[in-house]
Amino acid sequence: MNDPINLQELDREELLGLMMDDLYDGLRDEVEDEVNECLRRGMAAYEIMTEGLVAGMDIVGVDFRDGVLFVPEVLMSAKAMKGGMEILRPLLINSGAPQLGKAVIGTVKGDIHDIGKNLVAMMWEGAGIEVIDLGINCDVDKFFNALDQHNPDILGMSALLTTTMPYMKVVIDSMKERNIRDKYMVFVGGAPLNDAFAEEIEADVYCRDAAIAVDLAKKHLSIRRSKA
Ligand code: B1M
Repeated sequence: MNDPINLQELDREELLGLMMDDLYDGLRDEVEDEVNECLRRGMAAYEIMTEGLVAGMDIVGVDFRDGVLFVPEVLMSAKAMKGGMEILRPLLINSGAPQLGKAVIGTVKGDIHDIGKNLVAMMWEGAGIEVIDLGINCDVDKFFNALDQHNPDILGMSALLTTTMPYMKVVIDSMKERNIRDKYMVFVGGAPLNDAFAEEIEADVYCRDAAIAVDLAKKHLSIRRSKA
């Protein structure tokens, strides 16, 4: 049997590397211990998120694509990732930033990927945006009910599948039909999207990652405030 690893003896790169390996292997408890050890060393939550958890999930994605990993294993990795994210969540959302606006966000119909959407939601909250998170598999009615109920500045949609990203256009076209398109800024994101797709479906903003989603939300909310 191998000796247990003493996390405190590892240097930064070894610790992040171990976190990526354990995320790959779906070892939630171990990933949580490594996140806590990073925090104990004073690393920033966003740094741990991107250089440990997201980097680990990128490797999972490659091996999933190549048929090395299958859904049950990827689910374990996703659970390990969520364990780490839950520890970082309070640090990402409690920044004390002044309230900038409100957003409704959800993963579109047919799609159950929520890790990236959750990360965007946390970071928006940390930037002072009140977030109503509708979860996964959101259809037009679910989005519209939330828009009516919460009257946000931003409607955010996430999609991770090439088969579900066209549903964003269904939502935007339905907004036009109901004459409510211009009431909201539509932000879209997810791995298969790009600027050209966002332009084609007439979304207002495409965000490549969560950090960009924060920068662009701040920018567009301040423009919206100054116009109002
Ligand atoms: Co899925 N899956 N998956 N999967 N999965 C992908 C997306 C895939 C690319 C894997 C691959 O083949 N390499 C592939 C899609 C291929 C395609 O469409 N071209 C794929 C597939 C095929 C599938 C299934 C169909 C597999 C099957 O059943 N045979 C199935 C579909 C289920 C469904 O949705 N109906 C499926 C299932 C799953 C799991 C359930 C096992 C699990 C999801 C668990 C969960 O989310 N709770 C899973 C996972 C984990 C992945 C990968 C490996 C990782 C996704 C992830 O969480 N990344 C993924 C591979 C990959 O993307 N490289 C893959 C980490 C996350 C932080 O990044 O989500 O990109 P991401 O979010 C980023 C940005 O995109 C952006 O900011 C985030 C943070 O920086 N962003 C936004 C995202 N949303 C945003 C919204 C915004 C702004 C920015 O504003 C509103």
